[in-house]
This record gives sequence, structure tokens and C-alpha cells, in this order.
Amino acid sequence: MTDDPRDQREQPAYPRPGLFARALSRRRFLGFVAGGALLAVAGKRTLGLLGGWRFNTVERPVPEFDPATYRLVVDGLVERPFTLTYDELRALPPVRQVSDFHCVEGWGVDDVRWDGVRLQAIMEQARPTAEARFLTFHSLGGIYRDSLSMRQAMFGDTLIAYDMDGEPLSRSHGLPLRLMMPQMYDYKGPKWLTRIEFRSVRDHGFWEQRGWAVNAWIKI
Ligand SMILES: Nc1nc2c(c(=O)[nH]1)N[C@H]1C(S)=C(S)[C@@H](COP(=O)(O)O)O[C@H]1N2
Ligand SMILES: [Mo]
Repeated sequence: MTDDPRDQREQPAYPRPGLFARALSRRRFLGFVAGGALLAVAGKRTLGLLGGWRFNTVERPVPEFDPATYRLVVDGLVERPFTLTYDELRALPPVRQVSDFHCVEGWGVDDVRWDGVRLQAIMEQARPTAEARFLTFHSLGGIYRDSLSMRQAMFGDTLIAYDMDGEPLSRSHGLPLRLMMPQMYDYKGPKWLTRIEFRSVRDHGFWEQRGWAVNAWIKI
């Protein structure tokens, strides 16, 4: 099962056949797969050429960050749920990394510098219970969310980021906080992150409910 947190195998970036075969005719499904493969090839060619940020959101207007009321809530299957203000978040041990960003639609940005916090720091403070196996990341606004297994959250390059290229995230790029999981397509990375919830079962994110793979390993 791809939901098994111990499963390290790479999974296709496109939905498993079974998921769509039920809803679509075989012909339409094959068209979908062929289209996806074409998109992947086209994406590989244009990455780099079309480097530079775009702006993707399903929230309109985009959520507004108010430092006076903002909290990062850490809860669910943990011994010590807690909340952090923006200042408290920035006071946690900071990490810096440079990593590439990929949207599954075929564009991306290379060598983005991120400053933020490892999820390990969050877990150490929250102490997940034995039942906790997945983390759900919720955005302000209550529309967008996605999840990682505990293992994926502990990857050496997974972080929650508050700065991009040396500046606080702009409002369109997720101020105050976004999840970055560079090994997966960025629909896995909710912007305007406000809650990290530990769960025993995998929660299917916004795009995953619409057919995209839960394990969105980058395929380029
Ligand atoms: N809250 C929220 N987070 C989100 C999205 C979104 O629509 N809402 N889109 C995701 C997708 S598909 C991509 S590619 C990136 C886009 O990030 P950007 O707008 O900063 O370029 O944000 C991800 N995180
Ligand atoms: Mo995306």
C-alpha cells in the first residue's frame, strides 16, 4: 500500500488506474494517462526555461495573515498539543536549505533558499502517541490541506518555511508559513499553514480528492 509510511518505493505521479477506471470509460482513462505522460515530457523540457515563480491558489481571496491572531496549532494524536505565535515559531531552532520546487503542472523554480523549522522540532515538543502515523497540514481558510507520513515528514529536506530567498514569504506565496517537501510535487505543500494534526489514518488532500497521487514523488 502506498499509504504505508515505511514504503520507500517511488510511486507514479499519476493516479493509480483503479482510482479512475471506476469513474471513466477505458478509452477516456487511456486518454488521461497519455495526456499525463505528454504533460510530464513537456514539463521536463520547459522546466528551467520557464523558471520563475507563478502563483497557484484555490483560495480566493487568498487567506490574510494577522500576526496578532495567527497561531500554528499542533494537535491530534500527541501527548502535548500546543500552539505557537508567529514570533514563537521564528524562535524555534532555524534551518536553512536550498532546494528545487516543482509544480506537477510542469513548471518549477530551481535553487530556492528556504528558512524555517524541521518537523522534528515540532514532533519533539508535541510527542506523537504510538497511534500517530500521519500528519495533516491545514491552511488558513479551511479549504486546502494535505498530508505526509511520519517518515516523509522526517526526511532531511522536509521543513515548514517562513522565509523564501531571504525574505518573509509574500502573501501570495503563503505568508506566514508553508510546508516544503522538495522530493514531492508541491501540491503536497500547503501555503498559509496554520495547523499540523497528527492522525492514525492518511487524510487525502485537496488535489488527492481530485485524483492526484498521495505519494507525489517527483518524476523528472
Ligand atoms: N493553501 C494552498 N496551498 C497550496 C496551493 C493552494 O492552492 N492553496 N497550491 C499548491 C500548488 S499545486 C502549488 S504548485 C504551490 C504553488 O506555490 P506558489 O503559488 O507559491 O507558486 O502551492 C501549493 N500549496
Ligand atoms: Mo501545483
